Amino acid sequence: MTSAMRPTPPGSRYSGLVDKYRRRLPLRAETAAVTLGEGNTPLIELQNIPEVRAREVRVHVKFEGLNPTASFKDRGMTVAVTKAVEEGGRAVICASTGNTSASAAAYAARAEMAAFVLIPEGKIALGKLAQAMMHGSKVIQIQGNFDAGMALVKRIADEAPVILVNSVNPYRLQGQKTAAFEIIEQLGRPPDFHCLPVGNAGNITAHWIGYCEYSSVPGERTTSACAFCDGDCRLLHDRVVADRPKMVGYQASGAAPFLRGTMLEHPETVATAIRIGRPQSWEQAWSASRESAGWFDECTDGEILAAQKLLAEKEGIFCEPASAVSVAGAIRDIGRGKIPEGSQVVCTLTGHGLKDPDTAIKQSVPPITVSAEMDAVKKVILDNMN
Ligand code: AN7
Repeated sequence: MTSAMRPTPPGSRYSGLVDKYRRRLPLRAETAAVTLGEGNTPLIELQNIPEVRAREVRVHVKFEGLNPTASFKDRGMTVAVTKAVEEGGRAVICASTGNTSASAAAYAARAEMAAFVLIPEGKIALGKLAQAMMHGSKVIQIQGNFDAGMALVKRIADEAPVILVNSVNPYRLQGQKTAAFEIIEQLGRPPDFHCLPVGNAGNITAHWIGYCEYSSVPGERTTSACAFCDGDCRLLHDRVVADRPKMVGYQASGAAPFLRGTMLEHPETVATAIRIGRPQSWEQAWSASRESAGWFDECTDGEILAAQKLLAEKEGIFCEPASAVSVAGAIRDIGRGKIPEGSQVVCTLTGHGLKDPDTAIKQSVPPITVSAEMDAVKKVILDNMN
């Protein structure tokens, strides 16, 4: 065994979520993680957004855009690709609205495996396309949407020696559930409401798995160190076990099958990441919503972009449009009292704003061009001071 293949001993340095939560994951103890240091993302309290400040609520965002490939997908991908290696796989495949393909391409590169990614032609954000291409995956653009791609890759994975790494792969959800563990550790308790964007509905399903798991294993916990994970969170877990948040899923109005109560043939939204009409985790997400006494709601593209801009301008947090639907919806539900005062709210920001520079630039004030002279620059500054 070379040193590169040896599992990292837990403790000294954060080395990814597989090492930290291995005993909560369906992986063998001796399997080395295919890791890029994913997870351990910051939980940031919103402090400047007027609609939040006006109410007695605390809203934290879990900024998943700070994962290695800049989206939450890395949590599931580290586990799915580690498992693929454990099983002797040589290639992975996925359909994607962009982030899954970026993550699959990166983790496959890390594992020295081939990756094939199917994306809807012209409908993925530029940064995500650049990632899939740079990491050397075989990018296959289809003249159809994500749902068509999904149907294809499921059939291909049945017939060809390629491992499907969409979230129908159970190891993906196992990895993604760790975000719920982290939130409890960071907050010191589970939130009352967990708001997140819903596309394929894997993430809401995975978080619910995580919260349920956390609340169901009080027996093995101690108070001196964390008996739940191999990290150093040292939570007094017995205090938090009973509670689970209400799961609140927000969709874009043009791509909202959970609101319509049926699958959609032609989903459409500026938030291309969640331009999905046939969610793969349909039943599981309904269960999460029902069991947690949560709900689904929708936001228009206008509301989504406004929330993205608000987060960027007021809080210094740049997320991609699909991520902002969680904050757009939460602000509205806080305003109307559906999320009551006194609540602790967590919104997941699933991906980084740099993924989609086109949409960002389109909705921003263009740069001003002046001559390279003191007076010209000074004038702009004075004109814009207030
Ligand atoms: C930024 O990459 O489905 O409800 O193929 O990229 O778990 O699907 C992306 C989904 C939210 C929705 N936010 O999560 C893909 C893909 C961002 C996303 C979602 C996605 P799920």
